[in-house]
Amino acid sequence: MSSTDKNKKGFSTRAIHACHDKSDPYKSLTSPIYMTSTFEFATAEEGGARFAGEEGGYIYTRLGNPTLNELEMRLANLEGAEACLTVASGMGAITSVFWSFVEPGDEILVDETLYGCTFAYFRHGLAKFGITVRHVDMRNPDNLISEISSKTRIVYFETPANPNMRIVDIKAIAKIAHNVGAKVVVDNTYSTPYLQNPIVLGADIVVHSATKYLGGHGDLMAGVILSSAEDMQQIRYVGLKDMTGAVLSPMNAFLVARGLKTLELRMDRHCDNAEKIADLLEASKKVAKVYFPGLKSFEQHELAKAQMKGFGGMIAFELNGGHEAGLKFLNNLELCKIAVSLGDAETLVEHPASMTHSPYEPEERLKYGITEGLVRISAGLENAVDILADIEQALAKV
Ligand code: 7XF
Repeated sequence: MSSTDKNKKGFSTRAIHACHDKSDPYKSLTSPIYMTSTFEFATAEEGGARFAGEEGGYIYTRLGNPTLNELEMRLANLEGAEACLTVASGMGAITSVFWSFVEPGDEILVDETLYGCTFAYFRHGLAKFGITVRHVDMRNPDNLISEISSKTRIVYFETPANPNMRIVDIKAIAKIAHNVGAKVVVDNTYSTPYLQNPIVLGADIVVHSATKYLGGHGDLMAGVILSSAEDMQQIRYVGLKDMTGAVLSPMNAFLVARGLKTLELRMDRHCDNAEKIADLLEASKKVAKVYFPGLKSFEQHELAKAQMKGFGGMIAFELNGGHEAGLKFLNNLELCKIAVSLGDAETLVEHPASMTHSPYEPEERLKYGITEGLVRISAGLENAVDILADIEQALAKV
């Protein structure tokens, strides 16, 4: 199967079988893990030819590895992208993309609500090297029209955004960005390729933290980049090879490939559990506001419905008692874990203002809708009745 025959088979079928490397002489059902840093050349001339790009074949795992390659082909198939690169973490994916395409004097436009370390990379990383970073509320594409210019190299956003679930219209933003020749980069971590395909909707590059749903079991760190074959040349051989060196371990590539086999099953369960949690929270007198794209009361419900196949497993909410009530809620949970990260089998609950989004200044959090009392839930795979009972008893103690 090539990585472009996206619509030929169902999602799970492709997540299990697409681009299976048939070269193993023993016909092992699961592909072998090529746990090696380097590859032997038959002759000195062969080594030289590979380095010169005159001959195919593996050289060194930072430049490519069969275990990583098989996973990359499969992920490209699932996202509907020409090319894929797997890296050591979600931050490795984001930084490898930006270091590949920006130069001092360039400008990038990024959404207001971003994962905290992504925000920190823009603010303290890129800005230090002469790149202007400006925040735009991308919920309304008109805001981008008034900010974008020929200096804009990249437009970047998450949808749904971590942690407050803001949705961005991928098609509308891509049209505006492409008018000035800017690239559109979307962090698709919350949705996974099962629920949303930004490249199919017009984005140029997609990044994932595969630490989350793609791995799915809270036992690895990994990142994914998807783009055109042309952009990937630059990202692989400049961004990854020379700038970040954020190479994925073949062992972790194997674990991500194992996670992918159950991605559709798991996402369906995450989505169902999240919907039930959101309904429970919305009905509670203790809760001031729930942010979940599947709720009819959610401001951007219609856009989410049009753009996503399902509403995902993430929920954010505010208690009437604000910050203090939020911490009390967390401390009274028994089954659900107080932990950052998301997309695991366990239901994980965290407080963005003091944890994942602490790199923002308090005033910026307030301005961008990351309130001090916001609580974030990653719905796990447990039985819904047990999750709901735990949330209910913790709410009762607030
Ligand atoms: O480098 P990582 O694999 O941890 O991925 C970074 C990352 C990138 N994009 C999004 C949308 C993310 O949520 C993340 C990581 N977020 C975790 C969280 O929000 O809980 C990190 C825990 S501090």
